[in-house]
Amino acid sequence: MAHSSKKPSERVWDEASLEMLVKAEREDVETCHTRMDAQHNQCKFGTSGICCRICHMGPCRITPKSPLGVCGADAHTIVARNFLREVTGGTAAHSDHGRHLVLLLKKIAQGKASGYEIKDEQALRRAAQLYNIQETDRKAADVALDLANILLADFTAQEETLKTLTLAPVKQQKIWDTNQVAPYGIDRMIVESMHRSTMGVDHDYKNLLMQAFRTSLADGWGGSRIATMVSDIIFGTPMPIRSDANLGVLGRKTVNILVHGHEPELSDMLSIAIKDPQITAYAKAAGAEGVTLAGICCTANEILMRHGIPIAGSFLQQELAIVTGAVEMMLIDVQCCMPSLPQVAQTYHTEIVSTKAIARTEGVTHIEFDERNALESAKQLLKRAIDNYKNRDPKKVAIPKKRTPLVGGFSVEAIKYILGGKFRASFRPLNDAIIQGRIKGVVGIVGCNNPKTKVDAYINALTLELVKNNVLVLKTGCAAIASAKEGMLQPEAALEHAGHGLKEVCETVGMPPVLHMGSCVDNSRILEAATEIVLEGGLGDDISQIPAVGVAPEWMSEKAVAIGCYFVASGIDVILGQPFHISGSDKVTSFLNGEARNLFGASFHECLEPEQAAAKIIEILDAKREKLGINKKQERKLYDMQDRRALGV
Ligand code: XCC
Ligand code: SF4
Repeated sequence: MAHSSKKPSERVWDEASLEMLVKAEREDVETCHTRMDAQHNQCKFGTSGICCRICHMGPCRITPKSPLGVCGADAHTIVARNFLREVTGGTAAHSDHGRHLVLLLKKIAQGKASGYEIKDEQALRRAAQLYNIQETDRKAADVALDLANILLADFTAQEETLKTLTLAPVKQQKIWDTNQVAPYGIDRMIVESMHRSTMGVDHDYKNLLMQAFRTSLADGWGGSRIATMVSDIIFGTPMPIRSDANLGVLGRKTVNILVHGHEPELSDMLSIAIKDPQITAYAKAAGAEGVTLAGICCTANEILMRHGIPIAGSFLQQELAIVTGAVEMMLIDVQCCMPSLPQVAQTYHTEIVSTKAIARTEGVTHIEFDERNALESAKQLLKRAIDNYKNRDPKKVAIPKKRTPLVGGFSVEAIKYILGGKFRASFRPLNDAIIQGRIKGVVGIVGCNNPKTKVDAYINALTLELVKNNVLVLKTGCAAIASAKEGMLQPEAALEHAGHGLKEVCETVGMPPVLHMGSCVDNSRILEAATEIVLEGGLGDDISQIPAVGVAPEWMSEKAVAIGCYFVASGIDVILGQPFHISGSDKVTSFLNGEARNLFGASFHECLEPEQAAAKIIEILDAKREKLGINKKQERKLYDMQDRRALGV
């Protein structure tokens, strides 16, 4: 059943994926695309959100003839409950990832995680200051222990709101207080959401949706923000770095190891271990020229940002990477790793290895990664992959040529630095460029790919259109990988594609028009950037006033639902290229797409085509600029103190 109705060129955008999809069909390997065909006519009750299987009087489905479930729940209750559960699932995923990192930080502080260290002490001290932890004249380990304990309390707090919320602009915090959505401890929010959405508890769709926003804030300004902060402390704050993306990064004569998933602990250690001359020697003894390490999905983003390790592909290239026939080992941890991987690997020699006790797949080798002995564990895995090199079948190998250069690594610190230089690092030049109209606004394009639509097509079309219109684009997750493959993460892309004003800014500082800010948890960097813009002054005093929009063009994960919600609750309008499963309730739909705006100053917008999305985004940015009184292209001028005061800076 590997052959399907659609042509491969209708399914994927980039050449490398196309080549591999054709090869997969030829070799009769099933992929998500063929399985999508087999799932044709997906359940309409599911897609409109009106299927409830929360209790065993059901499952119940809402139809004109049966407008109520057995318990009496109507479409609005059912849709809102399902939606809340999606947000909760996404929040749990990001936050559990964050928790593991905090626990690792704690172990490092206690000297119990050999191989790991606090790589970025400055980041640690910056974080300590944010939480009012005494850090001067204290050892890094002691500060780290205090910080880890405070962050752990953000997970367990019962009746106190998250400490991490205080990193948001003051007015933003007031908005959350007024709307009673400031979350308590992350774990409590998740438990409460599951409780409220079980049979016979919370039935008021609005009350449920407000809890969805509240829970999502525990993700964006909680679990995700914490995950990013702690990753930077342990593994280093990203700075601009060059690399390449797409399947062409795989080596023809090297042992290829792919890391896939989300957690950086193992992949970061592998990035260090491959440099060991012993490993190279071992690979040479096996007849290879060396070892190539590359990433898939967000693990790719993590090690790209910090080590310049190349990206092999995004979410929907995980199967295609194996189809190259040139991958000795794929290491998987948590999130977005398809259970199909061992089936795809059957046709080739690739060994799939899972490394986390909480994430196992039948047919996959499980080797638990030992944090206490991290470097040694990483080396053992590398050697095991090298041992598999001899099983590579040259007749089955076809590595696409395509690989595209990129610059990644744009943490908020990095952006400040490139804008203002070492001594005057700040967002001022960006705010000024926005105020003067050289940059129309800032748009975050995030999220996954989805085989329902042609992979990367929407993301790339929209990105190009925005860049042409002088919009600075911030990217994370698989949307960033799409741009990487498309060549949009190079400074040269500004010269070629950017509108006049954006081009001028990019040329001056030598940055690409599209900034890769990291993995999905690093969407918190977008919140951080928005906060910096507010604090820098001249563009309003809460996030909803700045000309900024978020877009999830080809999303598929529950995590994207949570991200969308915390963006909206933080005042950033969100454009969805794939609809939520809510159309079965007009009330839920109008709340999320309309009334939310009265509460947070932002809402969701469904735009199924990139052209429609671009138009909507420009409209939103112009409206925000109009309100700020900056909607005229101004002459470029240097601001003096008086100007700044006039702007309320
Ligand atoms: Fe997963 Fe983060 Fe989505 Fe990519 S973008 S498919 S969630 S890897 Ni976050
Ligand atoms: Fe049906 Fe109500 Fe049970 Fe849901 S909770 S399955 S609507 S009876």
